[in-house]
Order: sequence, then C-alpha cells, then structure tokens
Amino acid sequence: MPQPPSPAARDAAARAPGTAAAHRAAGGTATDTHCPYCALQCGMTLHPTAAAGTGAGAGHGPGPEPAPEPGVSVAVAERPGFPVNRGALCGKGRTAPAVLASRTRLTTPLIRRPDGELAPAGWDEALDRIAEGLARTRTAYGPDAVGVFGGGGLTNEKAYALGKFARLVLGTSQIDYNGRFCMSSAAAAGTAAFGLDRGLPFPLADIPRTGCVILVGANPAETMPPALRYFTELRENGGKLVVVDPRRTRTAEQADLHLAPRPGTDLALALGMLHLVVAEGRVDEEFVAARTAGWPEARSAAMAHWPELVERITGVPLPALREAVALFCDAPASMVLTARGPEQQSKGTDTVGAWINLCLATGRAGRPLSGYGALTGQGNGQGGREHGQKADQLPGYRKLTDPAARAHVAEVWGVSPDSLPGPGRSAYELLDALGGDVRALLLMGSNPVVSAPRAGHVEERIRSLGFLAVADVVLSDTARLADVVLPVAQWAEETGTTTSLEGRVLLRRRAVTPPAGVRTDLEVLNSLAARLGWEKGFPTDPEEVFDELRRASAGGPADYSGITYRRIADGDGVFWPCAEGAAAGAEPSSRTAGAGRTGGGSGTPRLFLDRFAHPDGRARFAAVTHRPAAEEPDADYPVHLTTGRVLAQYQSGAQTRRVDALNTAAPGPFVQLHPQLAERLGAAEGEPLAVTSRRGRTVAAARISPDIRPDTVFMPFHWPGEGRANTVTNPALDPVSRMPEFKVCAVRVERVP
Ligand SMILES: Nc1nc2c(c(=O)[nH]1)N[C@H]1C(S)=C(S)[C@@H](COP(=O)(O)OP(=O)(O)OC[C@H]3O[C@@H](n4cnc5c(=O)[nH]c(N)nc54)[C@H](O)[C@@H]3O)O[C@H]1N2
Ligand SMILES: Nc1nc2c(c(=O)[nH]1)N[C@H]1C(S)=C(S)[C@@H](COP(=O)(O)OP(=O)(O)OC[C@H]3O[C@@H](n4cnc5c(=O)[nH]c(N)nc54)[C@H](O)[C@@H]3O)O[C@H]1N2
Ligand SMILES: [Mo]
Repeated sequence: MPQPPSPAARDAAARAPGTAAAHRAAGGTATDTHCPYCALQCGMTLHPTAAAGTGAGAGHGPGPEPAPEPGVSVAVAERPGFPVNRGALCGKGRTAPAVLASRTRLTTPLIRRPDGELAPAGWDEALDRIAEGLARTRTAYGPDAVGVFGGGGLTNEKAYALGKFARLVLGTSQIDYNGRFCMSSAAAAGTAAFGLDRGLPFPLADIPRTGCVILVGANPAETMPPALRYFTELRENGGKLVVVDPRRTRTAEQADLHLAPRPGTDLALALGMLHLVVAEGRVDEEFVAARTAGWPEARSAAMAHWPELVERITGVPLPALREAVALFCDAPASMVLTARGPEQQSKGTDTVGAWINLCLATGRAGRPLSGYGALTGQGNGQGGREHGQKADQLPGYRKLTDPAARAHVAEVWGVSPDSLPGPGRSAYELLDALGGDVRALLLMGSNPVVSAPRAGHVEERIRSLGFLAVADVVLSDTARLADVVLPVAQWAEETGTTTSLEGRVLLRRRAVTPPAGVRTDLEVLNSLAARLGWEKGFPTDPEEVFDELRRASAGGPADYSGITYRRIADGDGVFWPCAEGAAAGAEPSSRTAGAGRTGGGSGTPRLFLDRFAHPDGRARFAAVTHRPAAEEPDADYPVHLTTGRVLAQYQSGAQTRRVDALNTAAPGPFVQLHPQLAERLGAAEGEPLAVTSRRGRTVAAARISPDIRPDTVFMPFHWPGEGRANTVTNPALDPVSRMPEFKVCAVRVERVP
C-alpha cells in the first residue's frame, strides 16, 4: 500500500506555489493544530476564511468565533477530540489568528541605516549584515563575545537548531533563553529530587481523580483557563482544592481553603506543614524507607520550623496551616502543583524542594494519582528546556559537562567533542554582560526589554551592544533596538513540534502560507550557517531537524528517539521518554511505566510509579531551611511588590497587545492594592500610582481590591514604557537555578501629584 505523505512532505509540497497542496494549505481544508500561546497547547482547528481570498465561504465547518479581523486568513474553531482541552479555548487562543494578519506583522527585513532609522531591506543584505556582524565580533574578541538568546515558545526543532548553531557555527558558550525566567527552579528541584525533570509526571486527567491538590502560586483561571475544568471536576468528585497565593485570585475563589502568605515565604510554609506532618505522626515511614534517601537531614531541618514561627514568617494563621495538612494527608491520594509564585524567588529551588519533601514524607509521590508537578508556562516550555538552548545543556536533557553526553552529541553533529564549548552564563547574567564582554547578540523568541528583571538596566545593556540581530514575527520592543530585524514565520504558518506541560510531544501543523517576505527561523539559521562556513547541518525541513533531534536525544533523560512525525500526526501526541523500539507496543500499564522506562502507543504518561530516575531508584529529600527574600520591606520601601499575569495578555505582550479584543479586555498596566493601603495613601480607584524600588520607578493606575494582602501590591508585567513592572523588579538570582526573584521585592507606593 502506498504510504501517505508525511506531514513535512505535505508541507514542502504546500510551499511550492500553485500546487494543489498549496491551494489546500492556503484555503481549501481545515487543519488540526495547537495554540501558539501557553504550555497547555490546546488543540484547535483552523478554518480558512474568505479574507484569504480563496473563495472559501464563511459557513465552513463548525462556526468559528469570534469573527475574524480584516486580513486574517484563518479562523479558530473548537477541536473537541483533543483530550487536553476538549474544545475549550481562552480568548487569547480564539483570537490568535489576528497575529497572523500582515497588518500586524513584520513582512520585510529591516536594517538600521546611518541616520539611525530602521529601514526595509532585502533578505540577502540583511543576512549578510548579520553574518558579518557576528563574524567580525568573533574575530576581534573571540567566540564568547557573541551571545545567543532563545525562547521557550520556539518549537523543539528551532530550540535544537539554535543550540547547535551557537555551539558549532559560532563556537560560543554564551547561549541561554527566557525559560531561565520561567521553569528553572522547578526543573532544578525536580531533577535533584527525582533524577528527572518533566513538569507533570502524570497527565492532567489524573487531577480530578485524586483526593486533594495544593496549588501553590498558580492562577490557572487566568493563565490556563481551559485547565481549570480539571480542578472543578476534582471538587465535583469530592476532592479538595487548597490554593496558596498572596492574592485571592479567580483560582483561589474556587478553593476549599485559601492560604495567603506574604510573598516570598512559601519555603517556611512548606516546612511548617512538614513539621506538623511529623508532629502529628503522619509520616509514611514505609514509603520513606523503601523509596527515598535523605530523610533524617530533611526531617531535622523541618523540625526547626515551629508552627508559631511559621505563622509569624508567613502571616498564615496556624489553624489554617493545620487544616491544609489535614486535607492533604486525610485524602487517599494527593498532589502538590507549583507554578511561578513559589518558583520565581531567589530561593525557588529550595522552596520547590520543600514542597517535594512534603509529598515524599507522606508517600504522595511515585504512586498512582499522587505526586508533585510544576505547571510549565510557555508553549514549548517543556521541550524548550530539553534540547540545548540552555547554557549548560545538550539535546535530550543532557549535561554539557558530561563527557559521555558530549561524545554522543558530537558524533551526531559530526564534530569532535573537544570542539564543543563548555557551559555559559544564565539568562540574566548574559543580559547583564551585554556591551561588556558579550558584544554581539542574536535573539530569537524573547522580548527581554519588557520581560527581564531590572529591565531599565537590561535595556541599557542591550543598547550598548556592538551588534544586535532579532528574528521576530512582530516589531517587538526589543526588535526596535536591533541593527537588523528578520521577519519570521509563526505557528500556523509552519510545521513543528512542541512538548506540552504534560510532557506530551505534539505536532503543530502548517495551516496557512506565511506572508510574502517572511522566512522561517530554520531557514534563517540555515542561511546564516552557510554564510559562516557551514553549508551542511542546518536543514530547513522541520521533520529532518526532528529526526536528527531524535538521534541526539537517544539514550538521554528526555529520549525522543521513538517519536516520529508520522506517529504524532494523527493521534493525541506521545509522552516522553519514548525510546526507539518502544514505538509499536501497546500502552504500558501505569504500574509498569517506571522512571527510565519508555512506553508504547502513547509513550510514558506516568513516571516514577516503580522507581525514581536516580540510579538507585530512590527520590532525594532536600535538607532546606527558610531564608528571607533578597530584599525585605524597610522604612524607605515598606511594601511588597509581586508580579504576574492577567487573562487577556500574554508575556511581554508582543503578540497579544496587537489584538484589539484583548486590548479591550486588558488595556494597560495597573497596581492592585488593598483598600487599607489605598486609604493610607489617600489613593482613589484608577488614579496613577508611582511604584518605586531601588531599581527604578514605574507608574500605573490604582486598582483597589480586598483580594490582596494589605502589605502587598501586585502588577502584571505585560506592558513596556512608563508602566513596565520590570523597571522595579529585583534581579537577585537563585544560587542553583539562576532564576530571578520576579515574585518579591520591596517598593514604595505613592500618589502621583
Ligand atoms: N493569560 C496568560 N496566560 C499565561 C501567560 C501569560 O503571560 N498570560 N504566560 C504563560 C507562562 S510563560 C507562564 S510561566 C504561566 C504562569 O502561570 P502562573 O504561575 O499561574 O502565573 P503568575 O501570574 O505569574 O503567578 C501565579 C500566582 O502567583 C502568585 N504569587 C505571587 N507571589 C507569590 C508568592 O510569593 N508565593 C505564592 N505562593 N504565590 C505568589 C500571584 O499572585 C499569581 O496569582 O502562565 C502561562 N499562561
Ligand atoms: N515581572 C515579571 N517578569 C516576568 C515574569 C513574571 O512573572 N513577572 N515571568 C517570566 C516568564 S515565566 C517568562 S516565560 C518570560 C517571558 O517573556 P518573553 O521572553 O519576553 O516572552 P514573549 O513575550 O512570549 O516573547 C516572545 C517573543 O518571540 C516572538 N515570537 C513568537 N513566536 C516566534 C517564533 O516562532 N520565532 C521567533 N523568532 N519569534 C517568535 C514574539 O513575537 C515575542 O516578541 O517573562 C518573564 N518575566
Ligand atoms: Mo513562563
């Protein structure tokens, strides 16, 4: 029987203008794919619209909503068959096609002219300029004078190619990415405890079936709305939801118990709960003896955290702490899930370690329907941290310092292991070094002028670069500062894989032809590599890149070798690890899918049920003790500032601030503050407030609400300019993960005269 063409082959065909496939891709058929935004990677179906000029009528398929904006060539429709979101989508996902429209897009390369303006240029001239800029810097100052900055929204193929480009073509160690701001503390703690970092070691579908979930510093009602249903179903099934957040969020409103600690005190809170677990005789001694190591040290560290002391540090009343322990321990199975609240702290790794300790001590890990998980953030936040754009990493989640890993990957790349550089700086440290010993930067998939901590300083460092090249889909706030800007294709315009927060590897399919003048990131890397002497090794066909990634990842912790485009094209994705040879078998029972084992049909949905991934199969406790935030309130800066997200905007806003419907829902920055604090300041709703820290001053409208602690203000970080939250945030780094302390610093809040 003839084989159907692979998705990438169909893609290649679709590229040739005038072919039937091109016609179909441009306007003939519906395409099942995934959302461009968060790590949930909701399934959606894209329908061509009349705006594409293809003649496809509006009544095509199930009613797309909302009405597409002018110039938009596809509309989003529900895809109920995809199990993760079962058709549900948030407003960002529904309006994502607006960012495809050429009126919001970059459609030509831009080069900075001698008069200082960015002006349209041809592709060859732009690519030549970048190759020259990078090569000149390398020749004059050495390879480490050239930096590369990537993003967790890039597909696996792009993240892999970018890491390879940095190490091989540029020979630089100076590469890191925005996932350092996102996932690094949970990843570091998960790796230390379990020997493997996959955000969720079980599918979301397990949540409604467990008995109790403690959701720490996570606001899925706004950050992953289609996933909220899993928590609602948990409660409908009689399970309990505990939310730990200094704010009473839309998520906290759903909880059976809401604990509102002072920002930056989760470590004490988790240790206080563990103290109570020991004091109340709730330790699962059998589990601890059989499946863990390091309990005596962790136990004595926790015992130093008396409940009364914890109450004083966190501001959480002791009875509420006791109730949380009871809910967690009385349930037959329970989970702790963290997101950025406890992780984006200068002690995020220890904090996550303490929450994992709670799971291990009570036997709530490595068992069905129990465990610790982190809710990964970006579209490819999981895969983006596995395949080599991180400063210390090679593909397959291998360590750059491990000689065996270097030898394996060097062989796949056809180079000598000695030619691979060592680990480089972490994201903030790299940004901080710009204009110093890192003089040129290639940036792909991030907008640090808005999203980096102490952003005023970062912006100044970026401006001081000798050379900056940015590849983006829009003229982002950072792209505006570049010497050369390249307009690239995005999600619906190209095929690629992402790995969702569940560790599910998914195929995002090309549904439309990119605007004329736009190329893919893979094409950009291919052309730059060729100009810098690497004619081979940087294919532009995503499936070819993925096949190489499979080989590079084979045998590594994140083993993708058994996953193929064909295999994920028509199903619901495959959970890694999935080694070659495991491809054809039936799905293993959840009992037998152990730590390092690989699954059959759908890969390995559940990890650690037999053993953890350390060589001895045991999980490790973390012997951690509480310490204060890097900056505590004082007389000059008496209020805590914490930061985060709102429903209708995404990250630096580069994409969502270009969508009318989303700007109507969330038009600009604000300062959320308690009525008591507002009264003390004499502040009225909507009036501008200045928020000042040791790093700078930002101004945004007062939003007075009883849903926040009186000693804390909250700002979303989605906007540049006067209301940029990151002007004031503290770049204090976690010593292990190098994660900045986005979630707590000390500020002064004042009315603006
Ligand atoms: N709408 C929208 N959705 C998104 C994104 C977006 O930008 N917009 N971004 C995506 C990405 S990359 C990510 S990483 C995720 C993030 O998803 P979340 O982690 O859910 O989002 P945040 O708003 O950053 O933080 C969650 C909560 O932490 C609380 N918090 C603040 N300080 C503390 C603290 O010290 N301790 C505790 N326990 N809680 C604290 C905040 O009040 C906030 O409600 O969202 C993803 N989804
Ligand atoms: N104060 C504060 N700051 C924070 C956080 C916080 O909670 N508080 N959270 C942090 C977290 S968790 C994160 S993840 C970061 C995120 O912050 P950023 O890294 O700035 O994230 P985005 O805004 O998603 O930037 C992605 C950029 O890549 C572009 N892009 C999209 N698709 C593609 C593509 O396929 N190719 C290329 N070349 N470009 C593309 C987009 O247009 C956009 O300009 O912010 C961090 N900053
Ligand atoms: Mo993130």
